[in-house]
Amino acid sequence: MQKDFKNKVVFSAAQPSGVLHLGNYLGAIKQWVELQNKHKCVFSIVDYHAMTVYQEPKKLREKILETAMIYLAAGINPEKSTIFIQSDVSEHTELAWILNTIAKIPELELMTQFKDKAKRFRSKVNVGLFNYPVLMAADILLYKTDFVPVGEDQKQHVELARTLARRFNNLYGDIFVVPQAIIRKEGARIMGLDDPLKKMSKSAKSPANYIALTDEPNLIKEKIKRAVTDSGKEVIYNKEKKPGISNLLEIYSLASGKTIKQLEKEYEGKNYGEFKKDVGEAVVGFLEPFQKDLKKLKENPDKVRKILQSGAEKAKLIAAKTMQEVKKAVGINY
Ligand code: AQP
Repeated sequence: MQKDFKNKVVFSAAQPSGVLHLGNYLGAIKQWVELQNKHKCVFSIVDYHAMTVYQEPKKLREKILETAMIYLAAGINPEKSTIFIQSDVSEHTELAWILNTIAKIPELELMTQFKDKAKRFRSKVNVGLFNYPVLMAADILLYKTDFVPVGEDQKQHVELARTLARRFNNLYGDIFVVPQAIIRKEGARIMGLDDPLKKMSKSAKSPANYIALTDEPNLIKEKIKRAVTDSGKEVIYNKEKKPGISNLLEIYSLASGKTIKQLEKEYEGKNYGEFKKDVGEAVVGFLEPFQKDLKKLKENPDKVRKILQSGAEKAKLIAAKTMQEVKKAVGINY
């Protein structure tokens, strides 16, 4: 069915597996805020996904609420978009079970994120971590999603959601929309400050890896000052030869609105120290209004809980309808 371009369904989410970082903001949330003006947007806090790596229960509870506050402070408007917690809508796990029956083990074994985390968490690797991409496919397909705005690391998972949608439709009839990932060119893969060859990650061992969206201004400046850079002196963009400086240039460009070319010119003949100081200031300035709003929201958690409750009700209406269609199609309703 052809839909009006302006009225597409957009779904995306973040895991409350730690404090959201600048990569999450620049790679994903920044786009969400823009998309909500044109499309029907559904944004979830995917707590079941976070559980694929052990979370201390008290902290998880706090992180779920904080993630919702981060969405709101970043500009997600609950009047325009649906914001809800994944576990409040039980259809996500119900559909995941059904999709598990059509997902293939070798397909999941190919997932880079699983392979990476399996290496990092070794003995703690659980079945949930392995089939997390199937739950993610359920998250997306339940809302008959057209577009999934994500960072580059999630591209492979969206591909799997596409495969499962097609496979399901072939087996049981046309129920799902085959979704499309939207990945921005800039900011799609912000790298770790302590290791610019790996992506910035919430679950990194050291907080020096990321700029948490809640980091104080002085800490942000300090982390950028200490960011791993490359040999040489020139501030130029070259991801292969200068991954550290290129990452900082990308962050600076997104935080300041200046192009990378403009910045390269501005820093001709200047040293890394001056450059890093200015990147720190640009990031602090960029996050300032967001951090102010976040502080206000933290003073009023009940308001946020209400938004989440009403979001869950709205999401449930769509999810339950899709689930009914799915059950009918596979032959398990009566
Ligand atoms: N480094 C990044 N650069 C750009 N975008 C990124 N995203 C994640 N890391 C970067 C995007 O942020 C959205 C939410 O991510 P997520 O909560 O689903 O977690 P993730 O992709 O597994 O990576 P994280 O945030 O670093 O968490 P951990 O360490 O727990 O895996 C997604 O759209 C993602 O692409």
